[in-house]
Amino acid sequence: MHKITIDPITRIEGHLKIEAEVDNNVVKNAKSSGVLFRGFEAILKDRFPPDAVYITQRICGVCPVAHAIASVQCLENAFGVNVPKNGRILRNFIQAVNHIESHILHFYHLAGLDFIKAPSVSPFIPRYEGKDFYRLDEKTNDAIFQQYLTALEIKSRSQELLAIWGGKIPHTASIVSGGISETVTLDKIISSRFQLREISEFIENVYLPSAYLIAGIYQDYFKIGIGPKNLLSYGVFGLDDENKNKLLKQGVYLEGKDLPFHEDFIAEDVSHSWCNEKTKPDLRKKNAYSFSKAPRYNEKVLEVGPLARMWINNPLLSQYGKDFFKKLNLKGTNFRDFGDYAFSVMGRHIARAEECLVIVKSMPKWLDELEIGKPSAASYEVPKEGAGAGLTEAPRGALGHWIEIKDSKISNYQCVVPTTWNASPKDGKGIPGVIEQALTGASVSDYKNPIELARIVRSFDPCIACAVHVLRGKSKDIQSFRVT
Ligand code: NFE
Ligand code: MG
Repeated sequence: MHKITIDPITRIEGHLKIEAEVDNNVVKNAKSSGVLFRGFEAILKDRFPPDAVYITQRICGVCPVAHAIASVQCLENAFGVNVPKNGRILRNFIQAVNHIESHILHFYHLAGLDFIKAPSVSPFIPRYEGKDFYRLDEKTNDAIFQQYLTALEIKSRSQELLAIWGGKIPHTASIVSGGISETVTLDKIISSRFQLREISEFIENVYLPSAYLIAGIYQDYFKIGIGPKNLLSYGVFGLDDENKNKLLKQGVYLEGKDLPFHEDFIAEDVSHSWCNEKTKPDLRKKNAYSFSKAPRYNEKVLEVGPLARMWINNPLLSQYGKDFFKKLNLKGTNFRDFGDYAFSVMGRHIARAEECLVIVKSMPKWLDELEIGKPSAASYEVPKEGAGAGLTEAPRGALGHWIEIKDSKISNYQCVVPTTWNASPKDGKGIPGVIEQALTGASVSDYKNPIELARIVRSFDPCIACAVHVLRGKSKDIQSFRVT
């Protein structure tokens, strides 16, 4: 048995350590460890509840809007306030921009370099090198690498678009309890359409065809990195003021069945986490190997993220998707037509690209529905006591915030975050987390250049800053922790 350690795994957010026990070039056992220490839930204690929206956005610079939305929804749930139509639409719009830009960043700047060979200069080297690692012919490779640079410009366009309604990004200023602090004006709608068109064209004409091109050349990755095939989505982008219909619906896919979601089925296991039942840190705990906890749903391991959302929603594929099936002499029009191949590295990449299209196609309609001159926020009062839940979908998957209020202050605040689901350690029954399962069974051709494992981990787009939440201990000092 040989042990491969990748620590930290680069081109993701935060510090993730992967350990794999390999026998005869096959992974027998894998461990995913979040080796970053945070304390957001402790920072929130005793604060003025509406401030949670701004504090929790600082959990992450990649998906701050999703945290703002989960937070504001849990506050409004506790306050008993309804958001007016303009507020609902503008929140969707801001969240959608952040969602799309995160996927583009992931495809081109994070995971893409596992498949595209960047120029052999810093910061692109050192990298894993080996025969057949980078399979694109030179011309295609150069063309897609050029898109790496265009994608940076699209990212900056997205930030500008988001700032029209969000004030700034990362960490938007306009999301407030009751709605949005921006008012709806014609000039903002016109500027939004202009910026949106450019992003939309990039997704449709550049990102999607490139995603399918890479999927075609690396087809073996439809069989690699298979997760538990159990999926969860909380749903996102409410389409009516009663919050009944969502662009991407809520659902659970468990052991081959589509099931309704039950919040009560969520529990966090800490058997292998460096914290105790009250989520206070405990670095001496036996058998612990991660700051991440292990969320489970009715004791089952669920994968969250774009793959879960696309499987649960089963949208019609883009023309590139339909053509992809035709080229392979297969029948396919919808996401589920990928069948078992969907639960893979390439399934995750395709899900992200297809999801961008579903979202960006809906956004112009949202702008049409805005009502100039109507309010975008309702007033609210902070109650003396209360509790609320806010569930949404961040780019990386199901995100939940929960609050308890006592004496008009936050008495308890908890976040259960997408990467906590996907990068979780084993639970008390010894059942591995999603990434651990996806790694197990994978082949590694060269123990010194384990690109196969990196591709599997990056297909989840992990974010460790989001994943690890640990409450304070008795001491006021932050414990020092060495990343080796
Ligand atoms: Ni820090 Fe996040 C997203 C959230 S991931 S990126 O998407 O919530 O766990
Ligand atoms: Mg496996």
